[in-house]
Amino acid sequence: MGALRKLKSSVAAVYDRRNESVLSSSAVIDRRYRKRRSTRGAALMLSLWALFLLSAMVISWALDIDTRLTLSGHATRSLEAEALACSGAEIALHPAVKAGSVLLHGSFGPGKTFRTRITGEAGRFNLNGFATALIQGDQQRLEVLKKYLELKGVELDERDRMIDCLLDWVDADNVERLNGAEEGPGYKPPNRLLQRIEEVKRIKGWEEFTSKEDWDADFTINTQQSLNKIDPTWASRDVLLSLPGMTEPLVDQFLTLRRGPDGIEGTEDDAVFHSLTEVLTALGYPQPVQNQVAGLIGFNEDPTMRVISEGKSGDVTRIVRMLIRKAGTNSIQLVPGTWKEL
Ligand SMILES: [Ca+2]
Ligand SMILES: [Ca+2]
Repeated sequence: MGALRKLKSSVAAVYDRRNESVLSSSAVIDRRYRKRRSTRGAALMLSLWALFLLSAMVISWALDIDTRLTLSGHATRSLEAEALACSGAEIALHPAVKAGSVLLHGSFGPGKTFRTRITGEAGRFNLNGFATALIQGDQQRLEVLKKYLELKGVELDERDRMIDCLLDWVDADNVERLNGAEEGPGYKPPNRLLQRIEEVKRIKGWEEFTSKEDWDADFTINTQQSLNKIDPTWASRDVLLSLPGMTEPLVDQFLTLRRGPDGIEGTEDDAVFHSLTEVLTALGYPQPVQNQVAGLIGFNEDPTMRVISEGKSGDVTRIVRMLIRKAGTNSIQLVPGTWKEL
């Protein structure tokens, strides 16, 4: 029995070894198979990654070309728009061309146009002239300027602050006005008249007002300061509303007359006025009041004109702005330092 048990156990051991050997060889095959699968998987992943990278590069290249084409197209349109704006400005510089002339609008093919406007600079407040008058106690001009700032939405306290700071900026002394500001830390009024309209941005109290677009549309320093009058034939609606005794119906009635039958400002059918009396009457001032406003309102006295020329190419717009002055019947002079490309 003992020998039989031994034989059985030795046979079992042989089976076990065989099984082990079979198992181990199948494990090897399995490992190899897995390894091959993993190698194939890695190769597939690598191919996919390469494809992805290549696609990304092609897309990026295509986008780059598209951007360059867009930029190049924009640059061309920008240059064309600038050239068109300059063409309009050059036409405005001809002595025979008057405000509202049909020559001030034109086109060079589809989508390429220029539109130029000539307006009298005297329709604006000459800030140097107004400041000088206010320093001398001119109540009429003080009320007009305050009314204008009110129409522009400036609060009462802020209006007083803006005006006093403007006067302190310009006046010769270093004595602060009630709401003004003279020299202090980081602030030094030059105590002289404004040399550039942009200087107003540095005056205390004017920061918010001058941060708005076109804040200087109704201001100038380039009309003759000695005249210091507002010409209603060129003034904006807000400037007209600031004049003594003006109401919205009176101003709108005047504007309708000024624009002519087509209702558009700056065209050939605009009303032509011949005298200050005619202008004051059109504004609705009764005869006795006309003398009271004659020192503030002028007509056709200052020859300075503002030219705004807009050139368009496609969706790109460029603007050229300058001031010109009639130097005689047949010549026009560009006011130095006023040519601006916006
Ligand atoms: Ca001062
Ligand atoms: Ca002062």
